[in-house]
Amino acid sequence: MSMNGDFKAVRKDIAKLLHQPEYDDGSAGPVLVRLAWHSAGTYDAETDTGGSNGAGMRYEHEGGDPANAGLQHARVFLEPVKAAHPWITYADLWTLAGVVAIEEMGGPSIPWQGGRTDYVDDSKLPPHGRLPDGAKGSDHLRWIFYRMGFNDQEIVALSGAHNLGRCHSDRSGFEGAWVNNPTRFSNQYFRLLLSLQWKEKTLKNGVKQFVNYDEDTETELMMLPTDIALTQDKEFRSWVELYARDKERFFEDFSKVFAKLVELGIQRDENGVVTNTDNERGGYHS
Ligand code: DDH
Repeated sequence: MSMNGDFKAVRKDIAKLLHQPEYDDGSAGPVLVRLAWHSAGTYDAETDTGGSNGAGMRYEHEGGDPANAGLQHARVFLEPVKAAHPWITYADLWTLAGVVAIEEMGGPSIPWQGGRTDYVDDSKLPPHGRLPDGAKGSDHLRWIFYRMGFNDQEIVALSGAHNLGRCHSDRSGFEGAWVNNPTRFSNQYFRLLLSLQWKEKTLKNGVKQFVNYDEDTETELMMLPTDIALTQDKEFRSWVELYARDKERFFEDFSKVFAKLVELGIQRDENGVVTNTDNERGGYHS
């Protein structure tokens, strides 16, 4: 059991659980990154609702959004960490786990601060449908991400997270990984978007995605329609091209934008203390 506020001890325990030989590609990392993203990506700047504060995905209203199918795996992986550090809020744990996973998988270090609460304000529950739909195009991407307060460059940088992990037909309906080494963070996703030929394929379940089959290695990689949309829109494409040729620039921009993502809706005073938490009912705040 660690002392209140000892986030270093939590980081260590998260890093230790990433190796999961029986799960997917041998790592819990990608699904933890997705948990952090989906916990935060419900944010709506106009109404100041959604976001990582409150860890609402523990409850049916948000956890039951079809977009969140499969994320219980990530939450289960983290339960022993919560048990060992009961003072940490789920909202902090989930966002920190994403940050640690990215770092441990070879990605950039990402600024992160604690202090989120687990108090769920019922008047601020995000409705279903706030997370992106992979079957759609660039208008949808802008509609979803502008709502959170991101611009075109940030949309493309964030999408680079698809260097990690895979699609599962029993979760999203899509199937497969974007890159050959989906547990190593890099800019390979952008390079493959531009360098491979992507052909539309209809899966047995009727879902359409894009695939590339390499005859030499007999491996099939995939892209979502939303991923392909990044190459078809002029503004998005210029960022894809930059990140494909400049890995350092991608890491720098990804670090900034992921840090921004997990802070959506969190207000802090000049000392970094979160001010929009209900500390009576909420969890620990540092
Ligand atoms: Fe994603 N994502 N994502 N994604 N995502 C899926 C998996 C993963 C979209 C759809 C899907 C981001 C943006 C988008 C990760 C991180 C991020 C899956 C497959 C779908 C579908 C789920 C499954 O079947 O298990 C769409 C659409 C968008 C978009 O429109 C931009 C962003 C911004 C991130 C981020 O982290 C910043 C990760 C990691 C995964 C792999 C999960 C896993 O289990 O493996």
